[in-house]
Amino acid sequence: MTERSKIPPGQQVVASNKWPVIGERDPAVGANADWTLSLDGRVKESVSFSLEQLQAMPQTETVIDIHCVTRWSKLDVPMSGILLKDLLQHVELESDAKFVSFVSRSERKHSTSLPLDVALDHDCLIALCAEGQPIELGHGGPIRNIVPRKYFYKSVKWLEQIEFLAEDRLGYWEGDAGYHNLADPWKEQRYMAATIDRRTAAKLIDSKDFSGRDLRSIDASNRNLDGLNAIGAGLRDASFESCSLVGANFSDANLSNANFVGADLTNAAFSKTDVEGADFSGANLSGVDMRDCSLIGASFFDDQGGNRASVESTKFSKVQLDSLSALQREFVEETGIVDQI
Ligand SMILES: Nc1nc2c(c(=O)[nH]1)N[C@H]1C(S)=C(S)[C@@H](COP(=O)(O)O)O[C@H]1N2
Ligand SMILES: [Mo]
Repeated sequence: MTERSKIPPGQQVVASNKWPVIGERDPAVGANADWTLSLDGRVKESVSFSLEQLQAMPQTETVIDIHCVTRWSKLDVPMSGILLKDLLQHVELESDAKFVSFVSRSERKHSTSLPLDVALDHDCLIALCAEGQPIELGHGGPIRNIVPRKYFYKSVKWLEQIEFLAEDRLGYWEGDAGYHNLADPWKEQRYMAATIDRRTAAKLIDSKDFSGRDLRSIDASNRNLDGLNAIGAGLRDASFESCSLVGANFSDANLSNANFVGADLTNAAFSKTDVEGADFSGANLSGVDMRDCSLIGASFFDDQGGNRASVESTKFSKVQLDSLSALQREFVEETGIVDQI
């Protein structure tokens, strides 16, 4: 298989040796807490295993490709742990156990779910090691769920419960943030569409006031939105393709995976904005200060290296460059203004 064909559409490979921490950074308990994993819900009898018991079970080694919905991928990551299939030998499922929910020991009580047959078909792994070492706390150690061949939000960090269900129960990213429940990177199943109707969307676009609203996936392309107020707006997956957005204010907004292809963003405010996976190909970013934005997986030119953004007077910070792919990084370093501190 060639390198290329391992990369799903719209993804770019992170700089080698980089593995960004995404979402929650710590479990709700300290590193030295006791860890157990319970299997319950639609089972005849619940069971629970200590970390030591899990470590003593036969370990399966595998190599996975990580594909984050915010457009970065990390290829060929060695993982080891216990296959869900093997763990299932320790419980007897009720006949109506059709779904499985992976629940995290985290502040936000994250969970994610899959149809049980999909989890088994995808070789879902209860991982204890990554890259030959016990998984680091920030990456979900000591016990992490890994679901190969799905966007990485289907892999919860700090796994403490595997609950078998008769009906599906949406997880945190799927239910609260609108991520797609099927999550197939090869089909680009990233987000569910916006919840507002077209007439409301059209009115909001005319008002140029998006502040504080959830406008996920809104199509505002080809408009004059100079001076737009989008402070704190939820604009994941929104399209601003070819818009004029001179002086627009996106402070504190979530613009993850937003499309700014060919947009004029001269002097727009991006203070504390999440622009992970956003596409700025061909955009004019003159006078934009991006130093405190979350930039993981963002791009400034297309896959062929064309349609380059104008970042001549755009400010970046050195630490941000780490989260760009090697080629995007090179471009920003050469053409933007990089703050060395
Ligand atoms: N408990 C928990 N698990 C989580 C998340 C989270 O915020 N909390 N984020 C998910 C998302 S969106 C991604 S991309 C991956 C990131 O894993 P990493 O930080 O090890 O790269 O974890 C997934 N699992
Ligand atoms: Mo993610």
